[in-house]
Amino acid sequence: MELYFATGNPHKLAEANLILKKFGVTLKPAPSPKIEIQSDSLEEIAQYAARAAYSSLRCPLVVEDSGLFIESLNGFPGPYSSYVYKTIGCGGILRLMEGRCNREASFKCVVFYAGGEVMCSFVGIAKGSIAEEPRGSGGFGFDPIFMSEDLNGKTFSETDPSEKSAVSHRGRAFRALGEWLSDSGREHTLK
Ligand code: ITT
Repeated sequence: MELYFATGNPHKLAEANLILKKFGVTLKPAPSPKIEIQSDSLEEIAQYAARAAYSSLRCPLVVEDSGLFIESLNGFPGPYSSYVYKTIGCGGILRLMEGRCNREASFKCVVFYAGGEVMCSFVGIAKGSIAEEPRGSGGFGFDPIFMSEDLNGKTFSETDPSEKSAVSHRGRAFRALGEWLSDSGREHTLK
């Protein structure tokens, strides 16, 4: 089964395909770009983008919006993670964290499926904390500074893709989509 994925981020596409392979689902890049509104809510951003993509493509697709939420920064960068990564990066976040004892953080991912009459969202959260310095060479974005509580102090960048997906926000959300597609959603997808 194939579905479009409206994203400009090839890392997301690779991670999602690794997860969905077990469910017999392949995501292919959507020919139209993800339209991103500004909002404090990942759900709103994902839903708007999915509806917009569906109205231009007219076939089943998914969109994903995700972000890093740092407790002592009141949830910053959250929905603005992409912009913050491009502007100040991991180094900028580490500077903002200097002198803070509470380093707890979480990644959240909202996957929105649009299949015409059927619209559905799936959420995944990964809890952890911000490392004192970047570690590892894998992954993308904030992976070098995020230590998942399920990985005994390793950052996401110090794991391989399947180890990351087993505990990541994206892994949890796309597995929920895969399970749903395996049951009720199948008839709404391409082939
Ligand atoms: P699309 O909107 O085109 O899908 P994007 O990268 O701009 O791609 P988002 O708007 O959802 O995606 O931004 C999420 C940002 O949060 C992303 O650019 C990374 O900087 C960060 N992020 C999300 N998931 C991550 C992960 O698994 N590992 C590291 N950083 C992540």
